[in-house]
Amino acid sequence: MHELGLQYECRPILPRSGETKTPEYTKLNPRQKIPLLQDGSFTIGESAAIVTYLSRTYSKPDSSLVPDDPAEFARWLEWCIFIVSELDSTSLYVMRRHGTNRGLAHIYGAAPGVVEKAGEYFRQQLHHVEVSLEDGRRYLMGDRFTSADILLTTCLVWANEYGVGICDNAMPYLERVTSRPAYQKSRAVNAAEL
Ligand SMILES: N[C@@H](CCC(=O)N[C@@H](CS)C(=O)NCC(=O)O)C(=O)O
Repeated sequence: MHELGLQYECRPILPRSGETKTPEYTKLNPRQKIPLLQDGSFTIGESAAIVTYLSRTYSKPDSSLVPDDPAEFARWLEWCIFIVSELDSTSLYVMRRHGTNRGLAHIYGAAPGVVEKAGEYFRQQLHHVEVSLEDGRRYLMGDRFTSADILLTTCLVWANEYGVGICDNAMPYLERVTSRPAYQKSRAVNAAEL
C-alpha cells in the first residue's frame, strides 16, 4: 500500500489470540486467518493474493507493480509462485511452525529434524535467486521493481532473522529494497502497531 501510495485503515486482529475465530471475523474470512483486506465491499485473504490484487488494481501506468507484457507477466507470476510455495510455505513457514527459535513449536509441535531440513531446502531453493541476481539486475524483473520483490524481501528478511543465511548477492538486493521509502514507512507502521 505504501508502494502504491494508498490510504488505508489498519484493524489490528492478532494471531493466536482467538480474534480470528470470533463469529464476526469468521463472517469476513471463513478461513479464520489474517491478513485480510477489505476494499469497499470486496474482501480478500492470502497475503500474496492481497499484494497482487492491490498491485493489479492500483498500479499507475508509469510505476506498475505487475508487468503487462504476456511473457513478462508469466515470468513475474513464476517468481511469485516460486517465492510463496518454495521459499515461504515449504521452507520458512515450516521452520516457523515447528521451530523453537522464534517459532511456534509450543503450539504446532517441535520437530527439530524437520526444521533443519526445511532450512537446507530453503538455501537450496534460494540458489535460483542467486543465479538470477548474478547478471547484476536491480530487481527480480530487471530494472523494474514489482510486487514479486515485495514477496521475496519478506522471505529474505525472515531468513536473516531466523539465522538461515542468504546468498551473498541477495544482500545488496535486500539493501536496495529495504532502503525504499515505502518499505521504511511500512516497517515503522508495523512496529508501531505491534
Ligand atoms: N497463507 C496465508 C497464511 C496466513 C496465516 O497462516 N496466518 C496466521 C497468522 S501468521 C493466522 O491467521 N492464524 C490464525 C490464528 O492465529 O488465529 C497467507 O499468506 O496469508
